[in-house]
Amino acid sequence: MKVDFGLSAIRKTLIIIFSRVTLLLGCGGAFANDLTTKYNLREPASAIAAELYFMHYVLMGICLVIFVVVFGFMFYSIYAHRKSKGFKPADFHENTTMEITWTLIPFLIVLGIGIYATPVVMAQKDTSNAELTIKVTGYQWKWGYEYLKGEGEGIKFLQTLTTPYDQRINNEDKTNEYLIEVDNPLVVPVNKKIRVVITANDVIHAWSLPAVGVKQDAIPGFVRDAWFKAERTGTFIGQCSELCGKDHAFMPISVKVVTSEEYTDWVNKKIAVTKQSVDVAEGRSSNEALKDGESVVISKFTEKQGGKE
Ligand SMILES: [Cu+2]
Repeated sequence: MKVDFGLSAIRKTLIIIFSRVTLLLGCGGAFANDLTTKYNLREPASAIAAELYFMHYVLMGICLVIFVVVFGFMFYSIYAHRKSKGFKPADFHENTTMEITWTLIPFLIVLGIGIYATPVVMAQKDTSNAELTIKVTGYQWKWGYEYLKGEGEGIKFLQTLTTPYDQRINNEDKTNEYLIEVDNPLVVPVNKKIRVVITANDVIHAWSLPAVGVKQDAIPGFVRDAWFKAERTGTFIGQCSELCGKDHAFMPISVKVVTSEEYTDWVNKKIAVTKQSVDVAEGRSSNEALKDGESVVISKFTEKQGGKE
């Protein structure tokens, strides 16, 4: 089934209205990340996330209609047929028409929701033709990233929380970045299809990035994949979403979406830094190191890392 993710004008307007209203309700100050509201889903940053966002409102609407109809019917029955009015209850048993009706209506509702939601779920799973592939590994309690394919191939690093322990135990004031600040955000280019292959090293974790509509369990010994294509730049925040031990709450996910040029710069810097550390390990001076081409470094770096593990 082919899904068209060009949102209609009405959908787009509705999404903007929904997100702006909740932004006004929840926004307390200037944020450097996408956590702008406490009361709603994150403002979508990809077509899939926008679809999910819209779907959330459609499904909430269906729930609301069911709620009003069922409770309205119930309260009306209780009120109109009360004992003080002398109402005599009907005395019937095994009414086939009624049983078929109350089975069929929920069945049709669920079927309709299924037909409506399936194309999006399938589109979420279509990881083909990615421009960049990044391996994500969950550890107790940090994230590991390795750029497998595409620009930046060979780069790898760990991402750990940097919030000081004193903030957690209230010895220091908490900042806006409390528990969502990390040492090395994952950096990806905007408007490029990024495939993430997800696994874990110890227990089950889950890599989740709500703003782009990704949530996938990271299972030791298995590789799962997901994809996203961020449509605007910024820092997007997720959390490990599978209870993984005592510091489960302290392994946030931070993804920095940048322009293509900024991404190229970042890759070059990252490679230069890596090269320096490889050279230091090999006992060469940093001046000598800087003269060499960058391509050599990646393979050396990969060799080194491979040798260590
Ligand atoms: Cu975890």
